[in-house]
Amino acid sequence: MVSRRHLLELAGLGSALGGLAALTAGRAEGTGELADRLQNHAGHLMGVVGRVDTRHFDPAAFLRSWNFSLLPEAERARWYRESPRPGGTLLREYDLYAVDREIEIAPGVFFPAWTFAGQVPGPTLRASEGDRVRIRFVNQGSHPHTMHFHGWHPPEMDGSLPGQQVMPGDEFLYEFDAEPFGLHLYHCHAVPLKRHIHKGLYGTFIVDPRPARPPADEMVMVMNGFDTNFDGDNEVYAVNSVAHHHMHEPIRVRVGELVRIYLVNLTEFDPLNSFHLHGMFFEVYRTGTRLTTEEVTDTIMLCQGERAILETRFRYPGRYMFHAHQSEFAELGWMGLFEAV
Ligand SMILES: [Cu+2]
Repeated sequence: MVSRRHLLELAGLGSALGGLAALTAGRAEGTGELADRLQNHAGHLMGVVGRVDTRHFDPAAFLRSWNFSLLPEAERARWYRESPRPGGTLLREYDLYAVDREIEIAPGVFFPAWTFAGQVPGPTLRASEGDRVRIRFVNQGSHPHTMHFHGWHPPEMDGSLPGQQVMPGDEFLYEFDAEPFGLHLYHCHAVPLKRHIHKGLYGTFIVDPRPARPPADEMVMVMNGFDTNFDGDNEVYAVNSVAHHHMHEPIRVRVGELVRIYLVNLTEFDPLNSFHLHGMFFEVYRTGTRLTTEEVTDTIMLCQGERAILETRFRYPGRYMFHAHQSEFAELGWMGLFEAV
């Protein structure tokens, strides 16, 4: 049996560690103790060698975009439209499709994903409390899929009950009012469920309160994992799919500015995932369904499907590490940096 650690080293993740270990073993032949010490020291060099091609999916851009805001206006209108309704709310219309697509999750490591709109996580959808959400979902994939939203909605919009699977080539119109305000998610609910979610059919659904939360530098972090050899264990972990991406490209934030992180756990197979931020503390709004909180911490643990809004302000300029406090997840890709300026 190949362990997931071994597989990852073969794949090049952790190769900074593996490469140096091989080098030191060669140089220090016959001096086992020295080699051991060097190898242990090399453990500080976590990360990956090489870069993932971000032309199709850029985690840095995904971080701060919702309702297809990345796209030029004309192209955006193809996937997202909003129109006013009586009473001051909006009708928000989306076109989403499921499609099979291979994605790169670490340099040279490709995963045969099932995706919403060709990306993992799927596009972040965002509405305000009381808006009407209408989604035309077209299944262009090779398996039956659905869209199952967390939030209030009638059973016929649940996308999980018998007869609600959308067959390849078919489509379905999901429609409901956006409530309650909070940080929610959507995912495929076809069976086997863990496989359909794990393959990449999930995304974030934010419902803003009215009036909205105070202005902030906002970002969406979806904690996810990838079982690259389909043994029921994840080999690669990340926020927003690309292992160690923000180790190379730190997330830029401003000292003193309110930072709001929409943190969602869509990791399969491992019951828990977590977020830990160095040198700081943050306020936690679990599920985002309240505007006040008394929870202040530097580490938050979320079960599968759980999510929380985190708020903080960086006090000092410089680099701050953030990662899963399951150390193995961190080493397998779930680690990044903020750069406060
Ligand atoms: Cu599915």
